[in-house]
Amino acid sequence: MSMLSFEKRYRVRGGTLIGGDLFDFWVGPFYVGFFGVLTAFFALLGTLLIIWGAAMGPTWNIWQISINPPDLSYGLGFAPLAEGGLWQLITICALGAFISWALRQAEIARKLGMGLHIPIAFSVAVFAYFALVVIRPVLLGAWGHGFPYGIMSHLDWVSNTGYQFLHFHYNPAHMLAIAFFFTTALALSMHGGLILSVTNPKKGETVKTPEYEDTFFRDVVGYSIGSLGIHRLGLFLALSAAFWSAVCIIISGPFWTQSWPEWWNWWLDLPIWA
Ligand code: UQ2
Repeated sequence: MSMLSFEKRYRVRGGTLIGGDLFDFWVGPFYVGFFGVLTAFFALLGTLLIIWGAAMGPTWNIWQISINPPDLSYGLGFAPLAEGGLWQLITICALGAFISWALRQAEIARKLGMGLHIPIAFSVAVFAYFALVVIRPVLLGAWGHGFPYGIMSHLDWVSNTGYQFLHFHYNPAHMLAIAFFFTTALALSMHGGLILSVTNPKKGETVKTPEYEDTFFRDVVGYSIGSLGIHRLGLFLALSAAFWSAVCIIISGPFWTQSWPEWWNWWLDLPIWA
């Protein structure tokens, strides 16, 4: 109810990044916008291309369907549709849809007079995908270094790529990424648990104030990061996880070709042991 009167006040023209009033309207609950149309276009086209690729065979088994990148021999050139060209077009559609979606978030945030935190956060996830299918293949000189679009096939790719470096867990950037993923889960579980524990009281009891939240953590660990601070920490941890994931795969191949355990020889090679 209050939502409806609020929406009436904010649903006004303006704040668009491109095209002025063109597409500056809503359909039901959805803002359309130029980038909404663009996202729908790329998402639909990309999905149809995936279905086309699946129809070319050899299987309709959902687990086994795979749209593969071109052979390494095609380098950074275009490949025929049936030999990786579809993968190239689908990659363009995916990036087109992801980037349009980020700009759609930016337009809506601007209309609402909010910060751009959400589009920036989403862009870091898009960057991680971009690192896998564009940055690393370009640095290695062939689109064939991208990962295949299939449920099992992409898992095989991750496994094979990991074993190519003997033991991927010795990749220092991979270590950082995992540490940030785990800490993100720890922080979100603590935050979700804390908020539910104070705002979801039993019948007849009242919601607790933020002092209770602070006091709980001061009593337990001697420190409370605060109700704004926990969200800053959460955003930092989650963005760091995606960022170091991108770094860990970009350096694997383009900047380090030996096994990852061998990277740690820098420690044994320090002149201080001589
Ligand atoms: C907190 C706080 C919140 C929280 C949480 C904490 C009132 C509602 C979860 C506790 C977080 C701390 C002590 C930082 C932990 C550090 C890492 C690296 C996980 O204090 O303020 O707000 O939700």
